[in-house]
Amino acid sequence: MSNPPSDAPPLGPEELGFYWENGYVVLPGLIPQDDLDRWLAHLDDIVQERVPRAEGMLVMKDVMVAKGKVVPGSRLEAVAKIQDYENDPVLDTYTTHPKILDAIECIVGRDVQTIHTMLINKPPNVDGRHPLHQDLLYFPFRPADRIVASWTALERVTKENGCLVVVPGSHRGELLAHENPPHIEDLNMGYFGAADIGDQLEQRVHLEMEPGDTVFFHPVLLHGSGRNRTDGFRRAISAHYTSLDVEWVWKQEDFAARNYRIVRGPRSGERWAGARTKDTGAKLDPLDLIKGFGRKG
Ligand SMILES: O=C(O)CCC(=O)C(=O)O
Repeated sequence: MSNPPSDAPPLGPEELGFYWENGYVVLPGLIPQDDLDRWLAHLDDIVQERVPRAEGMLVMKDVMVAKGKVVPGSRLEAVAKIQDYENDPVLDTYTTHPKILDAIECIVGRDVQTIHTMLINKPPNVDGRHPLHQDLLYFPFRPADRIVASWTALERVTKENGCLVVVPGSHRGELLAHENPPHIEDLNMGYFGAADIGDQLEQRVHLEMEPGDTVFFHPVLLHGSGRNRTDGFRRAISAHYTSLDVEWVWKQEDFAARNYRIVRGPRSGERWAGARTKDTGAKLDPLDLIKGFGRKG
């Protein structure tokens, strides 16, 4: 698939058709190298503590480093991910990047809020696998079709360094129960895997991507990533978005409360103040979706 001319919507009928059919679409070369370089340099500044850490931002250590199983060769080799970077003025330029938002708008409509941000750093020498899972597990909003992720390769991502894998068409299934997969000894915190996926692991497709290539994917799509078997890093930056007509469906209104910020449309700059209080019918308890974690096991 080639890029449409710059004045055309980033997702034409062909790309949109592919998205709804398969649950994802890759736009090659969407983000210029200058932007990637700025985010990578800033990641280094954060890790080396050359810049103040933004409010609410979490720098997560890799579990093998935390357990003392791996001695990192540098500060960056100790980091698994940066979570919730939206108060960081440099990284947040990803969340509001016009090229990203133009594509998001094609998928969920004109009014867009961001609900989650992260930068995933997969260093060499650690396990770092992310088992197949569905992101809807982590989000209180419905309908799922009005939620979408963007994930941009900050460097070349390959099968060898642990690129994303997706199961095409799996977004048409249900949200499954998730668990800490028993066969992975060193799993990073919160990296749950979908339980009982049958033979879907065999149907996975590896998304090898060049720097700046961006994949947009549905929150019910089964996806994950493998081990980094190289001696370099595998880094990517990502954000999740919804339209504004979503409803809050979790029982616990404050569970994992984030800064739900409107980034596109006439209400840009405001915070989401949607249907938390409206009667949305039967509500979900997020912990019930995680086997062995909540009250149900
Ligand atoms: O970047 C990765 O390795 C996996 C990212 C992912 O699947 C996620 O965080 O939902």
